Amino acid sequence: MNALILLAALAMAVSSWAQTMEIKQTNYLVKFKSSRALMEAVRKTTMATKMAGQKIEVLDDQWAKVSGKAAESSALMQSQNIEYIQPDYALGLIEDYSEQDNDAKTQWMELMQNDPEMFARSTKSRNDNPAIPMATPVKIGTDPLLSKQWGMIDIGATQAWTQAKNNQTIIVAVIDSGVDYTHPDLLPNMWRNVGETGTDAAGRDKATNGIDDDRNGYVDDVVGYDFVSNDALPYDKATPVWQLALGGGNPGHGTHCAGNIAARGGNGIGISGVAPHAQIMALRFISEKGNGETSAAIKAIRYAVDNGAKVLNNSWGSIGENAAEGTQNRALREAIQYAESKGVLFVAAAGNGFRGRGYDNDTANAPAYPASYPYSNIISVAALDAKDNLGGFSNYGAKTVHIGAPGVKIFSTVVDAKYSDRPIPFIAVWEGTSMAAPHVAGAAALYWAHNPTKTMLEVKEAILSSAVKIPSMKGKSVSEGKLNLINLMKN
Ligand SMILES: [Ca+2]
Ligand SMILES: [Ca+2]
Ligand SMILES: [Ca+2]
Repeated sequence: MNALILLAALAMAVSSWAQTMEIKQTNYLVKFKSSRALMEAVRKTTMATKMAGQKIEVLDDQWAKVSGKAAESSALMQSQNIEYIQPDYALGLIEDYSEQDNDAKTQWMELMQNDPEMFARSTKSRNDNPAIPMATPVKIGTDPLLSKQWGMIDIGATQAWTQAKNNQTIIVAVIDSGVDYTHPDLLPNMWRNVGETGTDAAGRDKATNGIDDDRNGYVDDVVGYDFVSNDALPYDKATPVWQLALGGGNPGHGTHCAGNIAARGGNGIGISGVAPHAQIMALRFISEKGNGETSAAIKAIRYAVDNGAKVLNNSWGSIGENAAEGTQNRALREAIQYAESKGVLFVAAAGNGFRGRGYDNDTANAPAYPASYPYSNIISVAALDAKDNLGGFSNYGAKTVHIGAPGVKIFSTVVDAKYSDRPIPFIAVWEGTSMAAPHVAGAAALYWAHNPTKTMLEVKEAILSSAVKIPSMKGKSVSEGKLNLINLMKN
């Protein structure tokens, strides 16, 4: 195949953020006035409704998703007992790592043509859904690639680790595109659902017996859950590199985030996360195309809170809300408030601006969400480079952005058991507020494990008050500083 044919084929596959983020009008999120009203609607779902391809899915006590052809005119939407109706707004990755320049795209195709081996490697479809490996004993040794993690050194992590107890109790949910749970540097720290491990009464492995042994509503959920394909293998399905370069998608985003939160430290291989012994709960709601639905995000948030996560990492964005137009993703807001009510921290990427330029979340008509929601459990994180400059793409806000953390050219774990600071060779580096948030999520886990009696608000306050003040964050964030673990561990 020549480059031109490939490019033509790609032109159809390529879609911009705006196009992929279109609201699916066929799906609605409906809030009933009470859980009883919701149950009644489910019970009254008629054969005619089902025949019409419409269905109702319960999301929590009061919210349900109504989907299918002409769902808006469905009897399910006509109840007197409905409090609020909204679209199932699209959510997604906030970075687009694809090449934006057309000449460069052509050059890249030529490069690949001249190197058939590389072409073959990068067009092969990526792994999906490998079995979850057993947790094996972990070796002890220094992490040889730690020196490549400038951010880890910059925030004083190496010094802080000497003061922290090796405590595994804090679970951090990575609510993202999934996690490569087979990665040897992540596998030792994957959360293991105790209710789905061991053997059942019939002597079968609970992890694979097809039964919801712990009755949490999910079958065989050992390391988390996949809310895109609705199975218990939340693997980080990545888009092949050439498609990624030319059309965008998921480069293995969740795996990169997970590494900076809690790659296993001191195991003699690879890198270390900020919390070298925290547990990673993998919750996939973003597909290989780089986007997901509000309904899936809500299920992921509730799963995390209900199954023991204390910190949620949210390196993604929401669209569809505009205060001037009176539209609101109330379903998503209420899920975050649920986490707040349970004392769970919600660490969020502050957003990557518009067309590469960061903006002020305090004053923008469409500030980045969920980072800019007004809930006490949210820590909104801006991205810094190695010289303490605010990344040019990074959003900021004296009132709504809380702290800065490393987010430019960030090295971490990537899918297929690798490590990198580049999602696409020659073209893109891993950078964004998506990479900054995991440093703060890891810091929260490290501090909380060391101070288990602290409340969510105390952990947040400790992180903000221990930030080192830097000029680039002055007037641009609540703490006016960047994350510092040495100060934090003294708190
Ligand atoms: Ca279960
Ligand atoms: Ca089971
Ligand atoms: Ca390691």
